[in-house]
Amino acid sequence: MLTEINFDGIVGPSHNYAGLSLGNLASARNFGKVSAPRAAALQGLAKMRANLDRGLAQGFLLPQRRPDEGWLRQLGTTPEAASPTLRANATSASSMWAANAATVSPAPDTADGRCHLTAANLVTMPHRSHEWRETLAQLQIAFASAQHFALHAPVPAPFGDEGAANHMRLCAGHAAPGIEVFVYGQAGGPFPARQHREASEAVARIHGLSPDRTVFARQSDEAIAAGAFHNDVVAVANERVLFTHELAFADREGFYAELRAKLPEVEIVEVPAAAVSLADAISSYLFNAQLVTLPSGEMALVLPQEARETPSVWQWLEAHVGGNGPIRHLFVHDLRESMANGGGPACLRLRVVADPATIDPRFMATPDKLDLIEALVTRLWPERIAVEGLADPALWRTCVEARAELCVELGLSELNRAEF
Ligand code: SUG
Repeated sequence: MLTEINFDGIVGPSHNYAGLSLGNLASARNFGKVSAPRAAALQGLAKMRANLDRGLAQGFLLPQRRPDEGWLRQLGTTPEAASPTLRANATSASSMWAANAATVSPAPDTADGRCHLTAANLVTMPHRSHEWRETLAQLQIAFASAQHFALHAPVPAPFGDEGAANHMRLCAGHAAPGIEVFVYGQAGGPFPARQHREASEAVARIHGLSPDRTVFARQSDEAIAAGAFHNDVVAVANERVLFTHELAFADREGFYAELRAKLPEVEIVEVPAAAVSLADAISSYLFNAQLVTLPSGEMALVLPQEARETPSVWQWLEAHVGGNGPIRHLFVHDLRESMANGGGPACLRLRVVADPATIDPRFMATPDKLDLIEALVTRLWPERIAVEGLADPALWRTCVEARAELCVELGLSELNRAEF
């Protein structure tokens, strides 16, 4: 049976605050702070466990090997010899934000009836531009069944593609054909627009999507300038519901009209700027919640605790849940470590609609497996990392070995190669 499965990125042992993401206000604000990789990974695992307990299907992607020596070698250097900037770019744990791993078009939407996944090139940010090789390697193992899945290498540079963070799917139910919405940005503001229209169009073609059921919408310049470096910071969709900030899209009316024409049952829940400013929406990550359908059929938002701590946001949410809106439940999680680098609940997961039986079970979460990962993280992940500490070879060894042991424990030692 086709189900929505959330694949969360396990936070890697090198999680740190090197301030690498221009336009991501949290990453810039927390530059130089001491990170807590162990706590970060445990926070992510607690969210996975809670979603599993809620009756949702849960998978995971493994942290990538960091520092990425293969990438440094391509640049003619090594972790020892690299400049502090290059070394930081080689050591980020940014693959935890699995929403940027790939764009996923479920089987009911595609011409050949298979679920298509295109790894994102993430070319705009150096520290993320080398994720795709291992991402693709993991996806090739997890979704190896060619009968059910088609995997694609990234769209070539210079067309920036940030994966599912700039892609939404609206449908009557997950197993029904959907409308796929690709949200791109236009360069010109103070911050880079990471998703290029050319890349979105390429992915839609590669996945064999029907133009009648595809929408290309431009993200508003205002949202990018306010720090919404990905559209999933200002809008999220689930089944027939689009939950969005009023200022998310450049041509809001035109976009809504096209959606209504293509999916008459769409329900647009718009939060007005007068109730929640863009600044509050972005700092609280209201829209970076996971909007999910519970087994009861009711929808819930899985929120970061910053949403509860932002008065305008919490007021709006309580009024919505108290009224007749489609979102019926609010679940709040402590994800402070990921949030401090600009990654909320929805950044941490990649949604795949598929039959879990067709996926390599090594990537599927169970309570026992989460226990095992939790114990290993508690034992091996560094408690703290200061940015200056990234120069320490002992730290690289700890990070590489800790991840390697996780791969072995999960039966995925084939991921233990030095280069991808
Ligand atoms: O790409 N942060 C990530 C956060 C990604 C959030 N994902 C989604 N919105 N889907 C980014 O900006 C910070 C890394 C650093 O500064 O070291 C970082 O890469």
